[in-house]
Amino acid sequence: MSVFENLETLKSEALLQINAASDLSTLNDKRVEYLGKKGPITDVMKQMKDLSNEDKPKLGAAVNIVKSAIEDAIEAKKVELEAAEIGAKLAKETIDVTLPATKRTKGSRHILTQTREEIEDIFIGMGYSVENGYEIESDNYNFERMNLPKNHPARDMQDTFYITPETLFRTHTSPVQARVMEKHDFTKGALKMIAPGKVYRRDTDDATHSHQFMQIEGLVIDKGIAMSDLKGTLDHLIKKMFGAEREIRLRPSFFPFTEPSVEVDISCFACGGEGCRVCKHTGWIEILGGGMVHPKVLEMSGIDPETYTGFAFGIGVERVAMLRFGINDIRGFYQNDVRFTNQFK
Ligand code: 2NL
Repeated sequence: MSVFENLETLKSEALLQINAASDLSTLNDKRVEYLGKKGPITDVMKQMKDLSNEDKPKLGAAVNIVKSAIEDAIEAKKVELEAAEIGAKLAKETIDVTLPATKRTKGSRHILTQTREEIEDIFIGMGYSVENGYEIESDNYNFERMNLPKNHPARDMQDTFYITPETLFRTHTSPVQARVMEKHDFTKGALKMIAPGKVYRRDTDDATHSHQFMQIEGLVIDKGIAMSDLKGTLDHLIKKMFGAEREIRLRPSFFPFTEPSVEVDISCFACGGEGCRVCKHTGWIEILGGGMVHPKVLEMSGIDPETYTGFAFGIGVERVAMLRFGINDIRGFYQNDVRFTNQFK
């Protein structure tokens, strides 16, 4: 066989193999195999010396043609394989837009916030304003103005977190009311307000006590405000919060800032008043405290008790939520355990 025939065989074999390459790495192997220094074309060139002077340039030209043919075939196959590879990659990375999305959980307001806002809405509906004040207060606004002078025994159950002898964490939201009372202009109408917020007391935390809790105090002052106004207001609040069938009962009590003072019970929502475990077989559940604003409290805030009277009350927001939802440990409100908070979405 002549060297020219060998060259032709080599070319057709190379083209066959190149076309058969199934991936880019095999194709590259073929390029090295046929065009590399140790490849068959180099072998063919080595046979040049045995040819006649006439045939030598012919072989050179033939070799160049075969080389170009192989190079062209490799290039064409390379383009083809690259396109196939991209196609395969795209197919693999296809996104199925019909798959269900990962669910994002929605947050919600804390049950204490929900309860506070619900109570606020009831009072806003009766024309009250919602007032805010300071959590760090003076002894004067927190105690003195509420008829709790220094060394008064009723301070004991509230004695609290003092920052200085005259500065403390408020023990109730009453200082907010004192600040509103001293500024109120009665020529513009009655004073009707609620003061919601965090308060602090020297309590040891247990299932029903917390050194920090949330209180809402209410205050109405005008000419001719009477105990019946307090009773009607609280009756409305209780029916809105616990159901239209609920009744309230007022028992005499004592607070230094109200006179007379009352403790307010609601008829048991669990048994309807028959007596059960929830109401400790009394038919009634204690829910809040209130009374007629003490004349001294009015006077200390610049209001003439001969002209104006008022009622006030205080309600614990945790207690309301605990009763409504059967929560038996107050500490659950503050631990931010999602197993607790998620129950109130
Ligand atoms: C309680 C009971 C009460 C008041 C709060 C009050 C406020 C002013 C004047 C008179 Cl400005 N009284 N507030 C009165 C009676 C009871 O709270 O501690 N419930 C959780």
